[in-house]
Amino acid sequence: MTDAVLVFPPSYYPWFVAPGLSHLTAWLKAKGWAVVQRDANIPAIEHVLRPEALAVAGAPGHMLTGIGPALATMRDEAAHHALEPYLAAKRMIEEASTIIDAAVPDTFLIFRNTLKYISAYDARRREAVMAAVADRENHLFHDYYRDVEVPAIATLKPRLVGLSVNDHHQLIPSMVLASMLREALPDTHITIGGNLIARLKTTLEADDPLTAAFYTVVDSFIHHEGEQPLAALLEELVHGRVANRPVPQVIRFDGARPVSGPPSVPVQLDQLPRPDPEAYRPWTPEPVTALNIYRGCYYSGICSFCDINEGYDTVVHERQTDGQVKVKFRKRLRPMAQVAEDLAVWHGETGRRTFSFTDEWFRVSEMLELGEHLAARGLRACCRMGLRNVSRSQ
Ligand code: B12
Ligand code: SF4
Repeated sequence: MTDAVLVFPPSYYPWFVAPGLSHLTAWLKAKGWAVVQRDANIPAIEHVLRPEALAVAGAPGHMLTGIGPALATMRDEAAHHALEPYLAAKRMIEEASTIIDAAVPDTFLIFRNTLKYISAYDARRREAVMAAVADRENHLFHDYYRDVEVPAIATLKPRLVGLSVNDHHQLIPSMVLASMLREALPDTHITIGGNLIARLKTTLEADDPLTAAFYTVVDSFIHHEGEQPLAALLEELVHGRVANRPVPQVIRFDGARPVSGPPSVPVQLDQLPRPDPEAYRPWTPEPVTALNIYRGCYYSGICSFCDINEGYDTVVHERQTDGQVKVKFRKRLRPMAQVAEDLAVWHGETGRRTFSFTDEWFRVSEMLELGEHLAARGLRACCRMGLRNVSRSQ
């Protein structure tokens, strides 16, 4: 039996890898859980663009034979460097997306470095989200889920399935997938986590029928960072509920209303294992490994332009004795020596040499420190972080 299957659902740009599930997979595996990480995003996008679907949508013959090679070209290093073959393939994919877009109720367009997926239902309204679930046969990714994703997950017989939702574009696709998994795997705990859930916390805790409907397809939502809550939830699923010890950051329906666990104590980043990047094959000429070495931006409390810090455990809201709420930010950064080790091990084990730091904050002093650690290991970092072996004397 698999303990957890962690799924990255559509839609997300196919050129990027989000590191959240890679962190969670490595964390759970280090604790001894059997975990399978699955990318359902890029395979779903490619399924939408398959020749059979294009034929139904009325695409011309040359596109039906050309779409497979065009998709393969997205990962072809020689075509990237020759430029023209890459551009021709990219143009065909863009045209194919306009044909699908015209034939389906959802919006599905690929252009420049963007994928635009917008459900025909409004992902910001609870009743619309549940209406999309009820109308799931018309959902853009329904056939991919029915034919590929749900059977593949069912074969693994998981104790828990976790879906990752970074922003609103992934919410309806995740709820539709959850509803299909609920039917295929009635005994499996289905949870949804990810950045958006931190922002929807109050709504998902609301004691009203619109929120209650969400819990007909999902067993729980996990807000903020998922490492400790997921491990604690798995413990509970195996060993039973510990009385009066609700699982941190997990919101569940207790039969009458949603009930929330307490906050987690933020995990220190030197305690995290190296993320597990293997599930993803983005549309890039060589594999890219995504990693995140801070949890939050150091300007929290100073800059109020964006709400990035609200998605991390780093920020706590403490009520003072005078009733005022004070926002406190605890700096968390993975030590650069450890980051250098992560890169060196990935490079040594898999030959990977392209790394994508998804942090919103990366100080020059820390970049220089990282470079020194890499140089000490005989590795040189280029501006796009492509690693090359060099002799130690260089
Ligand atoms: C890097 C980044 C990008 C890069 C992506 C590069 C890449 N390699 O992926 C780019 C520039 C492409 C990008 C684009 C966009 N982004 Co962006 N992005 C980020 C950023 C800065 C970092 C994401 C990250 O790596 N986090 C680090 C990992 C470790 O954290 P995490 O993914 O949240 O995962 C943790 C938890 O969420 C949780 N978790 C995650 N999944 C799961 C699953 C389960 C089951 C559980 C239990 C827990 C769990 O546990 C994880 C580990 O602790 C975030 C802000 C942020 N700090 O997260 C914004 C952010 C996610 N992006 C945002 C937005 C709006 C966008 C765009 C829509 C912008 C636009 N208008 O085009 C696009 C959409 C892209 C898409 N969906 O296709 C918003 C989303 C707001 C929201 N939640 O509704 C954010 C939060 C920034 C913000 N505050 O505005 N983005
Ligand atoms: S990420 Fe940028 S905009 Fe957001 S709080 Fe930090 S400095 Fe401000």
